[in-house]
Amino acid sequence: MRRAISLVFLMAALALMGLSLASPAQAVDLQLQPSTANQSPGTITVSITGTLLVGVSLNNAPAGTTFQFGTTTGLTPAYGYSFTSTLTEISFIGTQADVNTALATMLISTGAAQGAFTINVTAAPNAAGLYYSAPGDHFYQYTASTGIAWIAAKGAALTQIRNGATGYLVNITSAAENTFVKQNVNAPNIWIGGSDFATEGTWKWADGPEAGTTFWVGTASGSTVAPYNYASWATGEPNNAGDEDYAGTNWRGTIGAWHDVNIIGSGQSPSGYLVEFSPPPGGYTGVSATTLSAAVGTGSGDSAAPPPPWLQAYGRQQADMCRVGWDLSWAEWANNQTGGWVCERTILWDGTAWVQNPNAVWGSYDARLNTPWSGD
Ligand SMILES: [Ca+2]
Ligand SMILES: [Ca+2]
Repeated sequence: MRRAISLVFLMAALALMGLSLASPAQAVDLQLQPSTANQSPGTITVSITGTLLVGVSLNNAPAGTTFQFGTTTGLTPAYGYSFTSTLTEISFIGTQADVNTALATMLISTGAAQGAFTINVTAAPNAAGLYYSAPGDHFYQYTASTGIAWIAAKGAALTQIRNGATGYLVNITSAAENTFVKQNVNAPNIWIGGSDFATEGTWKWADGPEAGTTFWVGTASGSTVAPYNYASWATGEPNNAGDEDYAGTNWRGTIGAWHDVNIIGSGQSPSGYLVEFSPPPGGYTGVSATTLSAAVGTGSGDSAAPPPPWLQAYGRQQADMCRVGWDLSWAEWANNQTGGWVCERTILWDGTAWVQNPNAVWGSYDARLNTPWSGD
């Protein structure tokens, strides 16, 4: 989101100023202090109307980084989720107004661990049986269809279109995805996209991005295959008992466990099938998606450099210390008006002095106190 600006220039400037970069320099939208509770990510809003299915997630966040909402009025957590004060991801349903009210009260707490991550907020029109995995950015649609055969479910999945993406019978390629399906779709005997009908004992995903990819070779004593190296067979499965070439999950009462069965379920009535949607090349359509890059860190260190005169004119004092953050497009000075810090997101080192970035909108923000400073 942020422009990469004059990185080499600033690196050279920092070297001249006696600074070293403790962390990899990278542009971030949001700088968070470590071991600090309840920091605001700023205002994130969803832009579509109606009743929405929303996913909020911190992806690859440092340990101990969590979020909560100050208010969740009118929102219903999706099946398998609940609103707590230590979330790393959640999916919920609500109107645009209630969703945006909650997002305005979003607060992030950090632990001692530092590092970069992303904050994702995605909202799509809600529908019965629709699920959204925020970390994976995949939608899932459960369709009830008692007794449907695997091949019919496979064909029906390919006719479903959701948010501009064409569906396919779900391919479960990681423990995290299996856990998502297990926790979110609790109907029994659900068809998934695996089969070995082409070559006995060679299990492949049928359709979607993983179409034709082998994930398992052999019977119950067999093994997973790269690149996914993942399967979740029930104990003793697959066993090809009586020639079974199609995979289902939540089979025979064990949630999250897969069985190989015949095309009509080996005597267990299929209750339906799960369709997966992954982002099409141009991205989903009709979906509101925001991604912020963020970092927990104290920046690369303090320097003795005073704020430039034009910043002093805005209230910084000559004795204030400059801190250069992870994102070299900003620095921060102690804010002598609030006792916090002012992040100047729009300055550049021109080789001899700090100057305002002529290509950016001038502004400042007190990241620690979450209060705009009126001095600018
Ligand atoms: Ca088989
Ligand atoms: Ca079996």
